[in-house]
Amino acid sequence: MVSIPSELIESLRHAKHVVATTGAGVSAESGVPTFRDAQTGLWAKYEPTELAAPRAFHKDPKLVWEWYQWRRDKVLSVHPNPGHYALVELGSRWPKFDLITQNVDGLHQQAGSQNVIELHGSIMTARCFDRGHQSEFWPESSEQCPPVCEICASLMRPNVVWFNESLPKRAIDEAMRASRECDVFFSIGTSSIVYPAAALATNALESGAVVIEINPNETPLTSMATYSIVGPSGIVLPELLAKLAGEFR
Ligand code: BJW
Repeated sequence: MVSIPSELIESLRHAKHVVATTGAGVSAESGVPTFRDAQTGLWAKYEPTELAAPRAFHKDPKLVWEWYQWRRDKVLSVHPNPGHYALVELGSRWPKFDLITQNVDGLHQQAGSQNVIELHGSIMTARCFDRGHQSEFWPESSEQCPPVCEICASLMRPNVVWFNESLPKRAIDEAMRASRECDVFFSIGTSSIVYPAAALATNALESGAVVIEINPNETPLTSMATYSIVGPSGIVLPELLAKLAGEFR
Protein backbone atom coordinates (compact mmCIF):
# COMPACT_ATOMS: atom_id res chain seq x y z
CA MET A 1 0.00 0.00 0.00
CA VAL A 2 1.47 3.35 -1.05
CA SER A 3 0.82 6.49 0.96
CA ILE A 4 -1.08 9.05 -1.16
CA PRO A 5 -1.79 12.35 0.65
CA SER A 6 -5.46 13.39 0.72
CA GLU A 7 -4.46 16.96 -0.35
CA LEU A 8 -3.08 15.47 -3.56
CA ILE A 9 -6.41 13.75 -4.26
CA GLU A 10 -8.12 17.06 -3.55
CA SER A 11 -5.92 18.84 -6.14
CA LEU A 12 -6.79 16.16 -8.68
CA ARG A 13 -10.48 16.48 -7.90
CA HIS A 14 -10.42 20.20 -8.72
CA ALA A 15 -8.10 20.02 -11.73
CA LYS A 16 -9.33 20.92 -15.20
CA HIS A 17 -6.17 20.19 -17.16
CA VAL A 18 -3.83 17.37 -16.17
CA VAL A 19 -0.58 16.45 -17.88
CA ALA A 20 1.27 13.16 -17.40
CA THR A 21 4.82 12.76 -18.65
CA THR A 22 6.37 9.33 -18.64
CA GLY A 23 9.81 7.81 -18.98
CA ALA A 24 11.31 4.36 -19.23
CA GLY A 25 10.35 3.44 -15.64
CA VAL A 26 6.70 3.18 -16.63
CA SER A 27 7.56 0.23 -18.90
CA ALA A 28 9.95 -1.44 -16.44
CA GLU A 29 7.21 -3.62 -14.97
CA SER A 30 6.37 -4.82 -18.50
CA GLY A 31 9.89 -6.20 -18.70
CA VAL A 32 11.44 -3.44 -20.83
CA PRO A 33 14.73 -2.48 -19.17
CA THR A 34 14.93 1.27 -18.42
CA PHE A 35 17.13 3.31 -20.76
CA ARG A 36 20.03 3.50 -18.33
CA ASP A 37 19.66 -0.15 -17.30
CA ALA A 38 19.16 -1.36 -20.85
CA GLN A 39 22.36 -3.29 -21.17
CA THR A 40 22.46 -7.00 -20.54
CA GLY A 41 24.16 -9.96 -22.19
CA LEU A 42 26.15 -9.04 -25.26
CA TRP A 43 25.35 -5.36 -24.80
CA ALA A 44 26.52 -5.06 -21.18
CA LYS A 45 29.84 -3.54 -22.23
CA TYR A 46 28.26 -0.60 -24.08
CA GLU A 47 26.99 2.68 -22.60
CA PRO A 48 23.45 3.39 -23.87
CA THR A 49 24.19 7.13 -23.92
CA GLU A 50 27.11 6.42 -26.28
CA LEU A 51 24.96 4.34 -28.65
CA ALA A 52 21.96 6.70 -28.85
CA ALA A 53 23.86 9.37 -30.74
CA PRO A 54 24.50 10.28 -34.39
CA ARG A 55 28.25 10.00 -33.91
CA ALA A 56 27.84 6.36 -32.82
CA PHE A 57 25.89 5.65 -35.99
CA HIS A 58 28.53 7.37 -38.11
CA LYS A 59 31.24 5.33 -36.44
CA ASP A 60 29.54 1.92 -36.46
CA PRO A 61 26.08 1.86 -38.07
CA LYS A 62 25.83 -1.94 -37.90
CA LEU A 63 26.42 -1.96 -34.14
CA VAL A 64 23.81 0.73 -33.51
CA TRP A 65 21.24 -0.91 -35.83
CA GLU A 66 21.71 -4.27 -34.12
CA TRP A 67 21.30 -2.67 -30.70
CA TYR A 68 17.95 -1.21 -31.75
CA GLN A 69 16.94 -4.47 -33.41
CA TRP A 70 17.62 -6.23 -30.08
CA ARG A 71 15.67 -3.64 -28.08
CA ARG A 72 12.84 -3.66 -30.61
CA ASP A 73 12.56 -7.47 -30.39
CA LYS A 74 12.31 -7.10 -26.60
CA VAL A 75 9.53 -4.51 -26.89
CA LEU A 76 7.61 -6.72 -29.32
CA SER A 77 7.67 -9.58 -26.81
CA VAL A 78 6.07 -7.67 -23.91
CA HIS A 79 2.69 -6.17 -22.98
CA PRO A 80 1.46 -3.01 -21.25
CA ASN A 81 1.33 -3.22 -17.44
CA PRO A 82 -1.21 -1.91 -14.88
CA GLY A 83 0.53 1.51 -14.90
CA HIS A 84 -0.12 1.94 -18.65
CA TYR A 85 -3.76 0.85 -18.22
CA ALA A 86 -4.31 3.17 -15.23
CA LEU A 87 -3.14 6.08 -17.40
CA VAL A 88 -5.77 5.18 -20.01
CA GLU A 89 -8.46 5.40 -17.30
CA LEU A 90 -7.00 8.55 -15.79
CA GLY A 91 -7.06 10.14 -19.24
CA SER A 92 -10.85 10.25 -19.22
CA ARG A 93 -11.22 11.85 -15.77
CA TRP A 94 -10.54 15.50 -16.62
CA PRO A 95 -11.83 17.91 -19.27
CA LYS A 96 -8.28 18.03 -20.66
CA PHE A 97 -5.58 15.41 -20.29
CA ASP A 98 -2.28 15.24 -22.16
CA LEU A 99 -0.05 12.19 -22.11
CA ILE A 100 3.52 13.02 -23.08
CA THR A 101 6.07 10.24 -23.27
CA GLN A 102 9.81 10.01 -23.76
CA ASN A 103 9.37 6.30 -24.44
CA VAL A 104 9.81 4.87 -27.91
CA ASP A 105 8.12 1.52 -27.16
CA GLY A 106 4.50 2.34 -28.09
CA LEU A 107 3.13 0.60 -24.96
CA HIS A 108 0.86 3.52 -23.99
CA GLN A 109 -0.84 3.30 -27.38
CA GLN A 110 -1.02 -0.49 -27.10
CA ALA A 111 -2.78 -0.08 -23.74
CA GLY A 112 -5.34 2.23 -25.39
CA SER A 113 -4.09 5.77 -24.70
CA GLN A 114 -4.88 8.12 -27.55
CA ASN A 115 -3.14 11.22 -28.87
CA VAL A 116 0.07 10.33 -27.08
CA ILE A 117 2.75 12.97 -27.62
CA GLU A 118 5.97 11.08 -28.42
CA LEU A 119 8.94 13.34 -27.70
CA HIS A 120 11.68 10.90 -28.68
CA GLY A 121 10.04 9.13 -31.63
CA SER A 122 9.30 5.44 -32.02
CA ILE A 123 11.31 2.26 -32.25
CA MET A 124 8.59 0.72 -34.43
CA THR A 125 9.48 2.61 -37.60
CA ALA A 126 12.62 3.70 -39.41
CA ARG A 127 13.81 6.49 -41.67
CA CYS A 128 16.89 7.01 -43.75
CA PHE A 129 19.82 8.78 -42.20
CA ASP A 130 20.64 11.20 -45.02
CA ARG A 131 17.26 12.46 -46.14
CA GLY A 132 14.72 11.24 -43.58
CA HIS A 133 12.63 9.16 -45.98
CA GLN A 134 10.16 7.38 -43.70
CA SER A 135 9.58 3.65 -43.82
CA GLU A 136 6.18 2.65 -42.46
CA PHE A 137 7.59 -0.72 -41.43
CA TRP A 138 10.78 -1.74 -39.76
CA PRO A 139 13.00 -2.96 -42.61
CA GLU A 140 14.13 -6.46 -41.77
CA SER A 141 17.87 -6.91 -41.78
CA SER A 142 19.14 -8.59 -44.92
CA GLU A 143 22.72 -9.06 -46.04
CA GLN A 144 22.96 -5.30 -45.81
CA CYS A 145 23.02 -4.14 -42.18
CA PRO A 146 21.63 -1.56 -41.64
CA PRO A 147 19.26 -1.92 -44.59
CA VAL A 148 19.33 0.88 -47.15
CA CYS A 149 16.63 3.36 -48.15
CA GLU A 150 14.54 2.20 -51.12
CA ILE A 151 14.43 5.77 -52.43
CA CYS A 152 17.93 7.18 -51.98
CA ALA A 153 20.03 4.17 -50.87
CA SER A 154 21.31 5.89 -47.72
CA LEU A 155 21.42 3.87 -44.49
CA MET A 156 18.23 3.32 -42.52
CA ARG A 157 18.09 4.25 -38.84
CA PRO A 158 15.41 3.94 -36.14
CA ASN A 159 12.85 6.73 -36.11
CA VAL A 160 13.97 7.97 -32.69
CA VAL A 161 15.59 11.15 -31.37
CA TRP A 162 19.24 10.76 -30.48
CA PHE A 163 21.35 13.08 -28.32
CA ASN A 164 22.13 16.39 -30.04
CA GLU A 165 19.19 15.96 -32.40
CA SER A 166 16.13 18.19 -32.36
CA LEU A 167 12.87 16.85 -31.02
CA PRO A 168 9.88 16.78 -33.43
CA LYS A 169 8.76 20.43 -33.43
CA ARG A 170 5.04 19.81 -33.10
CA ALA A 171 5.54 17.36 -30.22
CA ILE A 172 7.82 19.59 -28.15
CA ASP A 173 5.74 22.72 -28.87
CA GLU A 174 2.56 20.96 -27.71
CA ALA A 175 4.33 19.54 -24.65
CA MET A 176 5.77 22.93 -23.66
CA ARG A 177 2.39 24.59 -24.00
CA ALA A 178 0.62 21.87 -22.02
CA SER A 179 3.22 22.07 -19.23
CA ARG A 180 2.62 25.82 -18.87
CA GLU A 181 -1.18 25.59 -18.97
CA CYS A 182 -1.98 22.59 -16.76
CA ASP A 183 -3.17 22.60 -13.12
CA VAL A 184 -1.56 19.27 -12.26
CA PHE A 185 1.58 17.77 -13.79
CA PHE A 186 2.73 14.17 -13.25
CA SER A 187 6.32 13.08 -13.84
CA ILE A 188 6.31 9.29 -13.88
CA GLY A 189 9.23 6.89 -14.19
CA THR A 190 11.81 9.25 -15.59
CA SER A 191 15.27 10.12 -14.28
CA SER A 192 14.51 13.78 -15.22
CA ILE A 193 17.99 14.37 -16.58
CA VAL A 194 17.39 14.55 -20.32
CA TYR A 195 16.47 17.93 -21.81
CA PRO A 196 14.27 19.47 -23.07
CA ALA A 197 11.88 16.83 -21.60
CA ALA A 198 13.16 17.52 -18.07
CA ALA A 199 12.28 21.21 -18.44
CA LEU A 200 8.57 20.40 -18.71
CA ALA A 201 8.25 19.79 -14.96
CA THR A 202 10.06 23.02 -14.08
CA ASN A 203 7.86 24.92 -16.55
CA ALA A 204 4.81 23.48 -14.79
CA LEU A 205 6.17 24.43 -11.35
CA GLU A 206 6.96 27.97 -12.52
CA SER A 207 3.42 28.28 -13.89
CA GLY A 208 1.93 27.32 -10.52
CA ALA A 209 0.89 23.72 -11.25
CA VAL A 210 0.91 20.99 -8.63
CA VAL A 211 3.77 18.69 -9.63
CA ILE A 212 3.59 15.02 -8.63
CA GLU A 213 6.52 12.69 -9.14
CA ILE A 214 6.10 8.90 -9.12
CA ASN A 215 9.38 7.03 -8.98
CA PRO A 216 10.95 4.41 -6.69
CA ASN A 217 14.19 6.42 -6.74
CA GLU A 218 15.22 10.02 -6.14
CA THR A 219 15.76 12.28 -9.16
CA PRO A 220 16.75 15.95 -9.61
CA LEU A 221 13.01 16.73 -9.57
CA THR A 222 12.23 15.04 -6.24
CA SER A 223 13.12 17.94 -3.94
CA MET A 224 11.25 20.46 -6.13
CA ALA A 225 8.07 18.45 -6.71
CA THR A 226 4.95 19.34 -4.73
CA TYR A 227 4.47 15.63 -3.97
CA SER A 228 6.85 12.76 -4.42
CA ILE A 229 5.30 9.31 -4.33
CA VAL A 230 8.00 6.71 -3.85
CA GLY A 231 7.12 3.46 -5.59
CA PRO A 232 6.75 1.65 -8.90
CA SER A 233 4.20 3.21 -11.28
CA GLY A 234 2.52 -0.15 -11.91
CA ILE A 235 1.45 -0.14 -8.24
CA VAL A 236 1.07 3.61 -7.53
CA LEU A 237 -1.06 4.55 -10.56
CA PRO A 238 -3.76 1.87 -10.04
CA GLU A 239 -3.90 2.84 -6.33
CA LEU A 240 -4.26 6.49 -7.25
CA LEU A 241 -7.02 5.60 -9.68
CA ALA A 242 -8.84 3.55 -7.04
CA LYS A 243 -8.54 6.38 -4.53
CA LEU A 244 -9.83 8.90 -7.05
CA ALA A 245 -12.74 6.66 -8.02
CA GLY A 246 -13.68 6.45 -4.34
CA GLU A 247 -13.50 10.24 -3.96
CA PHE A 248 -15.52 10.97 -7.07
CA ARG A 249 -18.35 8.61 -6.20
C1 BJW B 1 10.65 3.44 -12.29
C2 BJW B 1 10.38 2.09 -12.19
C3 BJW B 1 9.07 1.74 -11.97
C4 BJW B 1 12.46 2.28 -12.56
N1 BJW B 1 8.15 2.69 -11.88
N2 BJW B 1 9.71 4.36 -12.18
C5 BJW B 1 20.18 21.46 -21.24
C6 BJW B 1 21.05 21.14 -20.22
C7 BJW B 1 21.95 20.10 -20.35
C8 BJW B 1 22.01 19.33 -21.52
C9 BJW B 1 21.14 19.64 -22.54
C10 BJW B 1 20.25 20.69 -22.39
N3 BJW B 1 19.52 20.76 -23.53
C11 BJW B 1 19.92 19.78 -24.37
C12 BJW B 1 20.92 19.08 -23.80
C13 BJW B 1 21.64 17.94 -24.40
C14 BJW B 1 20.90 16.64 -24.30
C15 BJW B 1 20.70 16.27 -22.83
O1 BJW B 1 19.67 16.41 -22.25
N4 BJW B 1 21.74 15.74 -22.20
C16 BJW B 1 21.65 15.34 -20.80
C17 BJW B 1 21.97 13.85 -20.68
C18 BJW B 1 22.57 16.18 -19.98
N5 BJW B 1 19.63 16.69 -24.98
C19 BJW B 1 19.53 16.49 -26.29
O2 BJW B 1 20.52 16.29 -26.97
C20 BJW B 1 18.16 16.54 -26.92
N6 BJW B 1 18.17 17.38 -28.08
C21 BJW B 1 18.18 18.69 -28.00
O3 BJW B 1 18.16 19.29 -26.95
O4 BJW B 1 18.21 19.30 -29.24
C22 BJW B 1 18.62 20.67 -29.30
C23 BJW B 1 20.11 20.63 -29.39
C24 BJW B 1 20.69 20.24 -30.57
C25 BJW B 1 22.08 20.26 -30.67
C26 BJW B 1 22.87 20.63 -29.59
C27 BJW B 1 22.25 20.97 -28.37
C28 BJW B 1 20.87 20.99 -28.29
C29 BJW B 1 17.75 15.17 -27.43
C30 BJW B 1 17.52 14.18 -26.35
C31 BJW B 1 17.13 12.83 -26.97
C32 BJW B 1 17.12 11.73 -25.94
N7 BJW B 1 16.99 10.49 -26.61
C33 BJW B 1 16.97 9.26 -25.82
C34 BJW B 1 17.14 8.06 -26.79
C35 BJW B 1 15.85 7.77 -27.53
C36 BJW B 1 15.93 6.52 -28.34
C37 BJW B 1 16.22 5.30 -27.53
O5 BJW B 1 15.43 4.91 -26.65
O6 BJW B 1 17.27 4.71 -27.77
O7 BJW B 1 15.74 9.17 -25.10
S1 BJW B 1 18.20 9.22 -24.52
C38 BJW B 1 17.20 8.40 -23.34
O8 BJW B 1 16.93 9.25 -22.20
C39 BJW B 1 15.86 8.16 -24.04
C40 BJW B 1 14.90 8.44 -22.94
O9 BJW B 1 13.63 8.78 -23.48
C41 BJW B 1 15.54 9.57 -22.19
C42 BJW B 1 15.09 9.71 -20.78
O10 BJW B 1 15.37 8.55 -20.05
P1 BJW B 1 14.32 8.05 -18.98
O11 BJW B 1 13.06 7.69 -19.65
O12 BJW B 1 14.22 9.03 -17.89
O13 BJW B 1 14.98 6.66 -18.50
P2 BJW B 1 16.12 6.41 -17.42
O14 BJW B 1 16.62 5.04 -17.67
O15 BJW B 1 17.10 7.52 -17.39
O16 BJW B 1 15.34 6.47 -16.03
C43 BJW B 1 14.36 5.53 -15.68
C44 BJW B 1 13.69 6.01 -14.41
O17 BJW B 1 12.66 5.11 -14.10
C45 BJW B 1 14.62 6.05 -13.19
O18 BJW B 1 14.45 7.30 -12.51
C46 BJW B 1 14.12 4.91 -12.32
O19 BJW B 1 14.25 5.18 -10.94
C47 BJW B 1 12.68 4.86 -12.72
N8 BJW B 1 12.03 3.56 -12.52
N9 BJW B 1 11.60 1.40 -12.36
C48 BJW B 1 8.53 3.99 -11.99
N10 BJW B 1 8.72 0.42 -11.88
